[in-house]
This record gives sequence, structure tokens and C-alpha cells, in this order.
Amino acid sequence: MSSEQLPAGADLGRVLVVIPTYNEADNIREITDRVRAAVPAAEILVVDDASPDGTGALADQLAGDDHQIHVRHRTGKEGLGAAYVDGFTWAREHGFDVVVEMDADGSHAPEELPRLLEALRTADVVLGSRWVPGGRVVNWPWQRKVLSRGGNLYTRLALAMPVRDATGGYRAYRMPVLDKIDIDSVASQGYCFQVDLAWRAHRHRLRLAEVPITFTERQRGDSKMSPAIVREALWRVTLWGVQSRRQALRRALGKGSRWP
Ligand SMILES: Nc1nc2c(ncn2[C@@H]2O[C@H](COP(=O)(O)OP(=O)(O)OP(=O)(O)O)[C@@H](O)[C@H]2O)c(=O)[nH]1
Ligand SMILES: [Mg+2]
Repeated sequence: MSSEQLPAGADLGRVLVVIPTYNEADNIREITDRVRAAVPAAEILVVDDASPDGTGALADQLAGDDHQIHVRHRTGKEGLGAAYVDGFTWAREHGFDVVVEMDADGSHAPEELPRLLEALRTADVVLGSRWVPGGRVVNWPWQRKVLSRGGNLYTRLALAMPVRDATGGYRAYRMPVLDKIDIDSVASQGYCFQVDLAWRAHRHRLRLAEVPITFTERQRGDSKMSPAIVREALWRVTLWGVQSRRQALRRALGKGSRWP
């Protein structure tokens, strides 16, 4: 698809599953157990934003019992995007080759991770997708489905990016991708963080693959989704769409001016 593809290795190397947490005390043990069972070679990094419910202390206990689990403690709630940037930076510093994004609430089944990693053998970024054939959402009210499908349709049209689920947060990246897309400069939070990374990868002509997943609504704990998160995604995606069309127009006019 492009000349900028990163080399695809037969062996993916060291895999780190980054799990951001804010008040996930009811979920953290189960999700780490499931990840360890599903992909025993993978390591886990919990990035906790000083959860008032003690998730960070629980994660420390888990890390104490298992040297493949690590914890980053941040000083306060700064949003999903900042937590992931922190986790990805740690992964780079510690020599990991692949990083995985996964929610703590069980929405992203660790049992599906081997399929995502398999797809990464021939891709630079793999997106777990609810909205490709075979993808599913369990226990969502129709309003959430409409919001997610509508948001993704808008994103696809505004950015002219052939991705069905750009807002999902179950993904795997080859480490060089994160350097290439300049992860340190990402300011987006919430859903927008996911769109931002997919958009950067697309613009760098990296290979994006979508793998169908079954997304299950959280059973325990509270959602951190808010109208502000939706608004952020809407205005940023609109801005990126306008900017990219303006650039395309400039290029076309620049080229066209050589022809009378
Ligand atoms: N470290 C950190 N983690 C966060 C923050 N906000 C959300 N998270 C975590 O990010 C993951 C996704 O958040 P959710 O609340 O499940 O958001 P969502 O999946 O968009 O919404 P639901 O579908 O309603 O669950 C969960 O593991 C949260 O604990 C934050 O500010 N800091
Ligand atoms: Mg969730």
C-alpha cells in the first residue's frame, strides 16, 4: 500500500499491554489475570491516575506477585490520552517492540488479543473493530450504537480515512509507529486520542488493519465517558478534515498553476 511501510518481522518481539485505570478496583485483577492467561509472554503496564478507590494499590499488589506486571502511578486524573502517552513512553524506554491498548473494564476481551497480534505480522497498526463484518457490541443500548456508528461515519467522511472503527480503544502498534507519528505531541484525550493516532498513522501511509472484535459493555465500575469527550472528538475531527482538504486544494492549485 505504501513505500513507508515498516518491516514486518516473523517474530513480533516483546509485547506490552498498557491498561489505563481510573477507579477500576473491581476490574483490575480479573483483567490482568485474563491477559496473562491469554498471552503468557506479554507483559502488562497499569497506568493509574491516583484512583480514589485504591486501584493503584491493588495493581501494586498484583505487580508484587508477578514480575510481568508493572505499574505507573500518576498524580491525578489527566485523561486517557495522557495516560497512554505516559505508558507508551515507558514502553519505549524499556525496549518493548509492540504496545497494546486495552481498557480495564472487560470491554476488550484479552482472549481476542492473539488474533490482533497475528494481524500485526502484516500491519503496522491493528485496530480491534466493532464495525467490520464479524465485529459485535454486547449490551449497548441503541443510543450508544448510534453515537458510535454515527461518530465513525462522520470521522470516515470528514477525514476520508478508510477505517470503520476509528474510536475504538483495543489496538496493537509496532513501536516504530509511535516514533513515526510523534506520539509525544498528541494532546487529544478520550475517543479523540484514538482517532488522532489512527489519523496520524493513515497520513504517514502506515499499514492499518481492522480485526473484528466483540466489545462487551462494562459489568462493574463507572464509565468515564462524558459529553465533553464527545465534543472534543467532534471539533478536532472537523478541524483536521478542514485542514487536510485545504492542504489538498493548495496542492491541486499549485500543480494546476503550471498548466494554463
Ligand atoms: N489513567 C487513566 N485512565 C482512565 C482515565 N479515564 C478513563 N480511563 C480508563 O480508560 C479505560 C476506558 O474508560 P471507560 O470509562 O471504560 O470509557 P469508555 O470505554 O469509553 O466508556 P464505557 O463504554 O462507558 O465504559 C478504562 O480502563 C478507564 O479506567 C483517566 O483519566 N486516566
Ligand atoms: Mg469502557
